[in-house]
Amino acid sequence: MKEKSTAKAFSILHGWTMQAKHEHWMRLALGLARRGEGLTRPNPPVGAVVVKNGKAIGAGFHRCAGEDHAEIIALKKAGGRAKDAQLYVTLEPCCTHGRTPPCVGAIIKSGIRTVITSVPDPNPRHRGRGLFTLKRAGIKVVEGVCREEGQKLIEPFKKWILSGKPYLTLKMAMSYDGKTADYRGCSRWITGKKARSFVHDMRRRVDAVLVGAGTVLADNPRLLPKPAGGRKTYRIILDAKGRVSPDVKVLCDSAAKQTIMATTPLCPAKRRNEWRRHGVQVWIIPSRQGDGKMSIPALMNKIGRMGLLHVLCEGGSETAASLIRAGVVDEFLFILAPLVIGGKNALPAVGGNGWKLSKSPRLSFIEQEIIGNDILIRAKPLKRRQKPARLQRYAQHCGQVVRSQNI
Ligand code: AOF
Ligand code: ZN
Repeated sequence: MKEKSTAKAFSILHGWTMQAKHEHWMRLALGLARRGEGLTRPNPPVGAVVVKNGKAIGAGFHRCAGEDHAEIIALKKAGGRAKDAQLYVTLEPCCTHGRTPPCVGAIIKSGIRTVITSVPDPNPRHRGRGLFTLKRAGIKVVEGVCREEGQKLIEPFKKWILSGKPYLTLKMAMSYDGKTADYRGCSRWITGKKARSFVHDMRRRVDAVLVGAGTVLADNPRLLPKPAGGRKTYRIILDAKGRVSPDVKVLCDSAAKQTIMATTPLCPAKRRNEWRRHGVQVWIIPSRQGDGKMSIPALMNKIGRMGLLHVLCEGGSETAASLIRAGVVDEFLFILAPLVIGGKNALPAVGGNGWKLSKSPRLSFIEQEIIGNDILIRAKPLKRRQKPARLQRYAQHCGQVVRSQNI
């Protein structure tokens, strides 16, 4: 009896240590994967580490579609030492020939003994088949290590591979009373330095930054991450009627090739030609019947067809209202600054005509964090008819936990 309970205690302890060890190496792989965010489109960011006798003998992350996958970079670094080692990889290894050969083949050939993954590949070509192939070849497979972080990392890729549409994050930096500019239109600066540097980091992690014509006319922004860290972030400007003149920064700076002017048939041909002369792409998106506004679903499809996985919308208030109304926002980032601007003529974060309270889009707060003197709140839209009582469960469904940091 005593022997049995000692054996049980040993096995529980062993399980815990193994789990802690797996989480340690997986966190390293996840950190590497994050370095690829904003670089890999239309592929997901992935990181991998080869471990033997408690030491990392190879590590890497996917840097660009068409180049080696994370596992291949890590295995190449490990070379012959990979035999009998463990491979930690943030995503289920691929099993078909795409732009590059299947990773499972290289893993089997290398003699790796155990493969530890965080999440399955949502790509229907690979899902489950990568791990199945490894198991069939006699490789031990451990799944679901740091699953929550792994899911969060591939959310944009998952949305795109399953729907053909980009993952849209709507960022709104505002005063505590929800204003994005004062009554004269001045918005520099509402949030502090740290929050602004967080936004630059965010821009590095996405494939495109999107704003409405009003924001370009009011602020003449560049909309690129600083520093760019090798990213070629697109800038998408929504200008249904062609109000943006060709002398703005997004059309004249050295990254003009990364600018897309999305307009409608209402934009005069002369204006479109002026834009084109700057080397930018001009998209003619159908306008909605009735109000002549740009069709947001058509715009999202077009962005998806370009292979852009993650789009960050940075305003302004009319664009935010159109995107929310079209139901295309996947994630909200509210940055609340500790100041009150007030005034009925000061711009609110979300314009348009608003909603009746009973029909207002409901959100679920997922995460909150203090950034300098400002508060960052991450939220997800709550599906219609979902009761607020289910907030927690919905947040978990989204692969997140409701948590607070530094508060
Ligand atoms: C992996 N490791 O690092 C990545 C994977 O066209 P390819 O050959 O680059 O394959 C793209 C697909 O491979 C992509 O859609 C996704 O399913 C998977 N990405 N897989 O094993 C990696 N980036
Ligand atoms: Zn692969």
